[in-house]
Amino acid sequence: MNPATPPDVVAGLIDHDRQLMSSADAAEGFKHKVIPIFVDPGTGKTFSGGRYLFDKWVQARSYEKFVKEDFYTFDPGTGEVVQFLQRSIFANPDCRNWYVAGAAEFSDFKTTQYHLRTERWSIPSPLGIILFLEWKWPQVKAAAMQIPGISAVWLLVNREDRMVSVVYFQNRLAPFPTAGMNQLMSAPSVLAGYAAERGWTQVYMAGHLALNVWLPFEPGDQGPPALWPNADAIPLVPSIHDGFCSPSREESSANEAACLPTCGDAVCDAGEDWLNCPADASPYRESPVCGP
Ligand SMILES: [Ca+2]
Repeated sequence: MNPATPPDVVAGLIDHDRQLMSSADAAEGFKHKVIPIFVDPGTGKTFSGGRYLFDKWVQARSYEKFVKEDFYTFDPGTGEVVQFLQRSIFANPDCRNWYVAGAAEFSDFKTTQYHLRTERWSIPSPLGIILFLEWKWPQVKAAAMQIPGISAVWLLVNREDRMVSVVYFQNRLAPFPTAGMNQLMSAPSVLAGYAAERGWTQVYMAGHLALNVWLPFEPGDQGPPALWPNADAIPLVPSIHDGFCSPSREESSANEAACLPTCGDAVCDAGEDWLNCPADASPYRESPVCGP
């Protein structure tokens, strides 16, 4: 994206994506999305992405196809409509579905998602891996609970790519950004013992701040707003006047020029489309035909 793009417009764009993506028919079973972010202090490069949780694996696979193939939206760099992953702001996107061998939340997901740690391991053979991980899940969960401030842990496997992954989520240990991240990042991996026994190789390990947390979509975007937990550390938050209409942020024609008076009533009215009112109008879900 043009570095001159104001941060609230970038954040507003993310909230526009949220309304189309989390409401899509292909997102059935959607529970959460967490967008991690890390800015390399050396190069200034931003590393980001999305960690999704769905009720069922088949739903995650359907959503993977949506993200990789079916979802088209505008490219803020060029103004063209492009396949989502082809946006010029994304470099080297990596997207895959994971089978959940275990997932646990130890505290309220809405208020305790500040830091993430993601590990991926390459495994020699996928044979029996799901049974093995489901068998070990109670020990994995117990080991994760030893990490100070741990708020959730997901144990994931992708047999096709012969990969196992753990995603840890952590609350702040004190009321300032990154408080507790050292403990999260220095804790021994919950999989280290199994990896040594079974010849797994760690291929990825990274820490991120949680930029944005999506919750399930409600018609007309009348549900709870997405969360920006580290807003005090990362000045990337939507605003009124960011040019996007987000009814869940209590935006309407009364305070945001981008909102039509009819946007947010869960009815696709005349003049509404996926650009100006994704809350009500979307080509990615069965919804009433908009008026002329
Ligand atoms: Ca409407």
